[in-house]
Amino acid sequence: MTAPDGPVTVQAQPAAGADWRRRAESLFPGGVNSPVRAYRAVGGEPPIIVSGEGATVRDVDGRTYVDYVGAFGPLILGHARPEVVEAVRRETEAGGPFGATTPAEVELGGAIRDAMPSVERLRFVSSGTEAAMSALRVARAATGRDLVVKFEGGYHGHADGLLAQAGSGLATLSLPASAGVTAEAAAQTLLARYNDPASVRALFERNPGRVAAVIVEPVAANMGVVPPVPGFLEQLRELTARHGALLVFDEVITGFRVARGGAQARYHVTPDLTVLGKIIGGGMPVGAYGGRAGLLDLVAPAGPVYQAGTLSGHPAAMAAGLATLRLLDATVYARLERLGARLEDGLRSAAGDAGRALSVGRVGSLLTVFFRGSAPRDFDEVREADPEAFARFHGAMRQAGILLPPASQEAWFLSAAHTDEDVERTVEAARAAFRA
Ligand code: KE4
Repeated sequence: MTAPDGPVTVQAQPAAGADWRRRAESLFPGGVNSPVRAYRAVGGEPPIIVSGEGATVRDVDGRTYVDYVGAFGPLILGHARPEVVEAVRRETEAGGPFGATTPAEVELGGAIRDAMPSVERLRFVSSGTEAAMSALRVARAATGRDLVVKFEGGYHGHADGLLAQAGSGLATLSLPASAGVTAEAAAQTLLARYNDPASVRALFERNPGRVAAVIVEPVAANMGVVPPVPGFLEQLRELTARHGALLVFDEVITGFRVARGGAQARYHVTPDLTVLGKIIGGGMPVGAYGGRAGLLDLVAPAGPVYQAGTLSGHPAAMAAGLATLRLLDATVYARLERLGARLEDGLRSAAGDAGRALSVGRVGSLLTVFFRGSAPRDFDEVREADPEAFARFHGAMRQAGILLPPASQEAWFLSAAHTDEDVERTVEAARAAFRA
């Protein structure tokens, strides 16, 4: 380029991210394909991510971050794990999908059953939402009952009946938690309090013979990470058995995350039905529901419960999931546990040194910080945390090159690709953020 002969007003290149966001906003509601990605809870411009490797992601403006979003859970091995990339390439080059049974789905189904013996039979679908709604359809068919109990702060995907919020009192009907959900759909879902078996017992006593299932995240992770208090899951198991209802563990997040056998292995409580997603697809679109053979054989074409899906059992998703599960051995879980503990301790001491009220909810590589003094045990206590403090914290960490999930009630996800240096850098960034 020849040297300019006068002052040059360089037209500042609009950051490429701004261009992509403008185009996205003209195409998608809120400019995103899932609400949390719009960063409304934390402010700031949502990043446009173009690549990731291991524990690092890069945005379109060239900034890199240590990533604790991990696509909200699937990437327990980190971004672009070679064995997973190769599995997707192989199945895609083989010409899939076919709309027919493939060896890949048979192998992944077997690997899931080996890890979770309660899943005697299962059905693959393409999202956790589909899996949860189908599991509840099976529960209603199996029991001939209409009502479902979920927990305030629990999230099981966006099927109508699961978008219900508690009415004014325990006695009143649940209300729709979203526009477009009918009062009738919401009324069939009853709301209990997480970690409070008495609230579940009261619903059973108030609705004798009408509850088909209790669905629970065995480790709550959609109100932030709130572990089950000792005995909570066992009491759900006992209450549902006593009242002829099914116990459904939504292990979309916890499955293969908190242990190879999921929360049901970690806490030794066996549900009737299990809902899976995320990790079992290795980052590709996936969901699954499974349980006792007698229950799953109610599903078409074996039985009267209809459920179907064009891309169910997509061979690339199956192979990506299988490649992932094959790499999840005891050493990986030990490493995730160690890194999780180190991150928790570092965050807690950084906040303590700065006199910040902060608690951490953690199970293994799944954790959340709460800007409140003690770790919450249910959704009411979660809501006492300071969302503005989290928003400021999120922004400061982002500035420091640490990408946290953009909402205080989301879980952070460590991967096997995170290193001690990543954790150390995260704690140092938090230390500076708490001081600011
Ligand atoms: P999907 O339909 O999003 O695949 O799965 C729904 C679902 C079901 N059950 C549990 C316990 C879940 O956490 C989810 C989805 N999790 C959210 C993260 N909190 C997905 C992120 C998003 O909605 O963009």
